[in-house]
Amino acid sequence: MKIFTLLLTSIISLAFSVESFANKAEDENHASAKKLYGEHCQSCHGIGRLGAMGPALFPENLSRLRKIKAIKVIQHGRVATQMPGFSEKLNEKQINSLIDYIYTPAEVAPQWTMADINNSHVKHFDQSTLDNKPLFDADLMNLFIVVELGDHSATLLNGDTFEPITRFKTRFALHGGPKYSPDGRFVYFASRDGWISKYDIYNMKTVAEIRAGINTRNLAVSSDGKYAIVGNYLPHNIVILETENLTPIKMVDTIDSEGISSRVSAVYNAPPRHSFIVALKDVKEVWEIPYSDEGGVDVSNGWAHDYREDGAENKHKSWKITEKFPVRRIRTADYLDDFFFDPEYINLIGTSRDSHNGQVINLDTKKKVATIQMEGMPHLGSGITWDYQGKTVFASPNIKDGLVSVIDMDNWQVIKEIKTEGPGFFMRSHSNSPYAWVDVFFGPNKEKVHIIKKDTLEIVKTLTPSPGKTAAHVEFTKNGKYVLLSIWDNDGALIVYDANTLKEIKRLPMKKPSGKYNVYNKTHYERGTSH
Ligand code: DHE
Repeated sequence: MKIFTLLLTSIISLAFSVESFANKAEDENHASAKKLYGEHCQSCHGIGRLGAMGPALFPENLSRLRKIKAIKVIQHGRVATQMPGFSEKLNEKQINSLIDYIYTPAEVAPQWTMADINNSHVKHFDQSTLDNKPLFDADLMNLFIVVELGDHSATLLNGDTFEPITRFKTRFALHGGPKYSPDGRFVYFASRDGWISKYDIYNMKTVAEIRAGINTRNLAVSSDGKYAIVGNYLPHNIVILETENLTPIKMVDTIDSEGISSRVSAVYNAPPRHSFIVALKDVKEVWEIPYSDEGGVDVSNGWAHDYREDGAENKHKSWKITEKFPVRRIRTADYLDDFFFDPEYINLIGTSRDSHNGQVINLDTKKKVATIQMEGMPHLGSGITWDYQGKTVFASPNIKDGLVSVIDMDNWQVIKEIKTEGPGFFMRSHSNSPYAWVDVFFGPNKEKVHIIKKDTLEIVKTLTPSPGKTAAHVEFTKNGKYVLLSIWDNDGALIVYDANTLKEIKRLPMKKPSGKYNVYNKTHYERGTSH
């Protein structure tokens, strides 16, 4: 018995020492991975993996990325993002330890509660004390906001004279288009680290700011100008703010009908529907959230009469207000990462990063109505529409292959794939312009921009405005007569072209100008631009 007890004690103590050895090795690996993270990843992905320029890195946010694929991303970078490859800097063991690290849950789960949001609220000015008239003289509908990523600033530009009116600091790493109030007086910015800022263009002042999330995708503003919605990667939720002071009024965790939590891909305003659309990244669901004060949706009725029972014109008649900002769930056949809406906001066209084919989903019937065969990775978010041979076509650049897909919106068939000199990110036109512009954002030809004739679907000119530097993202003036293009470099520029002769007429030095946003085109949902 004594011998047995002795043997048992030895086995137990051996097991403990093996375990403690393993634990110690694990701790050491974790510590060295943490150090590697600090050296190579933190500047983009944020302290504590909370996300900054790059997304937050926790298992909850990586559920769609298998470890084997994540290894490839660290080795070779990620298409269509700023993520570079590290295969020359890090060996296999180091990459594996980083993978283990980012797939380990946070020691303390990151939270950003309504109380945190409220505590972050900064009201710089009481709006009632600010003048209702602009402090400068310009066509208020032909102003541009140009975001300069190089030093986290924005320029307010006169769209007639192309003279800067003012330049101001923004939050770190803005992403997505800033959104205007319907009258164009205010502009709302979202930064990747969750800050929402309200800027008064007339008074050239930031009025209020609030941190609505830890890692944010983008924001949208309702057509009545009263509400803004913010979509977050971390936490998994959306936050609705009233736009007067940016006071938060509702937070909804993005959990699907089966209880699975998801990051938000993006949020959009759908003007004819008086609702926000919420695209979810990790579950096969899209949400619609009506915001109209005149009517809500009778959710208790199980959406029985939904939107269009009474026809499009008087669809509001049957609405009752039973809940503010109710969530209407639309199941999708696949994950959706990138989106485009038809001009009436009846159909949503979506693609997933992995499947490439587009799904067309009717938002009224909640049914998939078509599949679009598309090669590579179309960047639908940058798609535009125009009239071509008596029909409406939709065109999208492609962030993996050098092509622009042109799709007939009546039958959802691809009618042409226009070959370009490399994958593109942004595409633009204007109703008054015969041309559509598309950049070559990636690869050796990133300095080039193609100009496509809308009535022949042929590239008629290719510009190289600044050899060696990325040329990207154009926006037209209100009347479509001029085009503004970014030289996406710290020593960059904003170039103004005559939209008909395609000749350069002005070049303003800027620090990595990214997007530029014309007040009229954005507030009037001009079909040649993004919304
Ligand atoms: Fe964007 C808009 C998603 C990477 C610059 N980008 C958008 C929108 C979405 C989106 C959903 C539309 C929201 C809106 O405007 O409200 N972007 C994504 C990605 O998923 C992706 C590929 C990976 C990521 O890092 O999030 C991505 N985007 C980038 C970049 O690397 C870019 C080039 C540089 C940057 O700012 O980080 C970039 N995205 C932009 C810009 C817009 C944008 C300038 C607004 C375009 C517009 O004209 O409306």
